[in-house]
Amino acid sequence: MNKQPWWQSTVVYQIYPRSFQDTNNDGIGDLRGIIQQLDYLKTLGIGAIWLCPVYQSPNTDNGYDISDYEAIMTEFGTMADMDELIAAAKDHGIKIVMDLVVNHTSDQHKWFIESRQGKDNPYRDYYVWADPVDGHAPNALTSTFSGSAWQFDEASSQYYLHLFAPQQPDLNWENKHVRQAVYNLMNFWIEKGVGGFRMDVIDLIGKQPLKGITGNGPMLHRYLHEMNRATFGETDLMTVGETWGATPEIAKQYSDPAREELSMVFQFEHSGIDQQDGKDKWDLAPFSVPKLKAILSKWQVALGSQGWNSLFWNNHDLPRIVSRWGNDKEYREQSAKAFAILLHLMKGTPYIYQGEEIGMTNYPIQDIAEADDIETINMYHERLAAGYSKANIIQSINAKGRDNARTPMQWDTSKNAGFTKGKPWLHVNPNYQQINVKATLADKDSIFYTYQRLIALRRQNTVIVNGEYELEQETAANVFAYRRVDADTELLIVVNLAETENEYTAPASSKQLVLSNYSREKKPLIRGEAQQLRPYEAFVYVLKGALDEH
Ligand code: TEU
Ligand code: CA
Repeated sequence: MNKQPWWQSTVVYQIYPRSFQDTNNDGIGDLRGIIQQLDYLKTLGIGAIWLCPVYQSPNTDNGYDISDYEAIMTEFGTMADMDELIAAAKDHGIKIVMDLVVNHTSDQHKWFIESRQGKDNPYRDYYVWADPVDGHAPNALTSTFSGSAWQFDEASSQYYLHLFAPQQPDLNWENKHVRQAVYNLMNFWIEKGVGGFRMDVIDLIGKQPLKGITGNGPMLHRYLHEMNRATFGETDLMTVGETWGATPEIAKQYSDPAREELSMVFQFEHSGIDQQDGKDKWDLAPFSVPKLKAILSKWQVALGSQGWNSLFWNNHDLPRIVSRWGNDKEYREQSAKAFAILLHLMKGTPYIYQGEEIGMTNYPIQDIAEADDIETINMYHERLAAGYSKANIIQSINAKGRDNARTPMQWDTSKNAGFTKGKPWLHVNPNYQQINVKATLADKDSIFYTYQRLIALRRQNTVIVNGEYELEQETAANVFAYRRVDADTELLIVVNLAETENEYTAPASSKQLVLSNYSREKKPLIRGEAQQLRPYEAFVYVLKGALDEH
């Protein structure tokens, strides 16, 4: 068998640079801030950083609207800083995974500036242009950021497509010059020594908008195979596609090595648990542990031997897990650890979003004036016009809004949590007096050390990387228990995802306790003996074999 790819046994840390660490006190995080914190990340033990976009951008969508793929955003630093970051990270054993946003560009990108010059411009066909139908937009496609996905251009009397903001026109992937231009910019970064790409909304590039097809278009996998061959195919780069519309069958197409597409995809099926069926994320529904068990187990099994899973609770688009499905008040520590243990012992590549490792929480707002995110602000006005009450909309924003994850990283108890000495671009969560890196590093029982331990366990134990996943079926509804099994070793992971006690009966007698989020007696589990699980209690035992702990 070939040597196992490095990204199957490591953990990735996601950085939202704007909110990570400011070094020149303009209130905006920067590349030098990341360089400064590499020692911290090395202590955590991660092997790669997924860096949210750092390219030149007018920041309509905080870097997801790129105006130059081969230049660094002025606020973040220079190309020399970027080269230094790649090299310094390498010295720390950390690879830099770039965010590749190529479904769309900024409307300030030179390709679009040319394209909108007129129908005869050589760049016209780089984007998706269409004539009006009966004096209106070509069809009813809507933008993720509210309203029509078509923007009228007075000068040429045509519409262009934007599945996100009007300042984010969609590239036309049917044009082979577009595809080649993307492969060229990817090769530019590969030559700089990056460790991979996270591909923004990659499932949209095969779109056929005039037929109403956006996700999972007919040419999608052909384009990705072509990209693989033209760029990273013969390298050890890690590639992860963001695919909101992936089923396990589709995920296998992306990540089956034989097909030469991507390493893995982010799937979001579990992210829909707390929204109403058929509605969108703002239409809140209660969290359900049985649903979570069913969905994650389905993915664990389906991609068990063919393809590869990514494992995550958080990112810059999602609310904080401890606030979302845990308890960010009296059980903040326990529930943050419980979700960490639950996820990090599954099969796949785990991702940690900045601040998750110290149990950072959502930031509730009282008024829309406190919001920054374009998605949130547009939705607010759309729903207000549709008759929703302000209170109802703010409730949805506090539960699901993207700003929750984007508040500045909490480093210490100094002003602005040590993020900046200037005025932070987005409010700092006032709970930084309790929740910060300095405090977490000083407490040997902190959330941070649970993550550190989980990362180290994965690096050292192939059963965590490659073992089979088996859900424990006979448990209380709110208890999520599973085993990881290979020829030599068997692990039992038990997590009570509730703030009430639950009973759990071990299916087999165990050997040593590996990890827990409450102090437990060192004695093994006895088969058939009922355990009283405390709120959010989580523990891991060896059932067979032994773990390597060094
Ligand atoms: O997100 C894709 C996307 O569809 C999100 O807008 C998502 O629907 C929403 O946030 C769910 O809450 C990616 C990036 O991760 C996001 O930050 C960008 O805004 C978006 O693409 C456009 O590039
Ligand atoms: Ca700065």
